[in-house]
Amino acid sequence: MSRPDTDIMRRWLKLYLVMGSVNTETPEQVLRQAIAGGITMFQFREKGVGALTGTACVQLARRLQEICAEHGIPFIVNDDLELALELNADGVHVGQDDEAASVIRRRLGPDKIVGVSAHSLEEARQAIADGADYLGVGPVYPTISKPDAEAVRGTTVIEQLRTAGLDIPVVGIGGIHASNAAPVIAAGADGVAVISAIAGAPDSRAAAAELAGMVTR
Ligand code: 3NM
Repeated sequence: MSRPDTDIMRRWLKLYLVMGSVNTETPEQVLRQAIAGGITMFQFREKGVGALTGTACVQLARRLQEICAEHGIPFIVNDDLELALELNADGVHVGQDDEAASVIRRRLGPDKIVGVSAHSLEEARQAIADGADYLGVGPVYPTISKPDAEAVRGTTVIEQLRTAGLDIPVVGIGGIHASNAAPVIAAGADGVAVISAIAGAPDSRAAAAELAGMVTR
């Protein structure tokens, strides 16, 4: 899958599942269910207490990448350029404390997706200058999945960057569930990125389907 045009990027961002082995005991099963429920993009994020490293991490990434490939779902790697290159992933997502987006863009080349977490208008502008294809903006709501998350922003930053005329594809992240997704889209986001709403749900397929219903417009 190569880097898409902006309209396709927006469609892929509608329901973006972010997950690693720390978020569920059954990542393959959750990913399959989430795809059946309607997720549109996937990020392998192997971070946090007990995260896999080395061969075990690569093996899980490969298995999840295969599931994505079977279903035409873009596979993005969080904050691990070498892993993304090794797997020929569709792209890399970086936060503000990770490798600079400009470096990621240079190393990945023009045909891969680069996503950047931005928490302010300034960070958004810098990410765009660095070659980002999309922004993850958050945390919109309180999150249980990222202990070092920044202060909750609500939908303010999403609104600010749309008001400023930035039309880069944007996904809201942080504490988003079906019941609170609508304001994120109303604020100007193209979609929502979630961990616990799908990976922590008793029925990941139903949770994804319910969320998909909230973000399709
Ligand atoms: N990044 P959940 S919030 C990975 O604000 C991540 O940049 C965030 O998990 C940011 O959907 C977050 O369970 C955690 O709240 C999202």
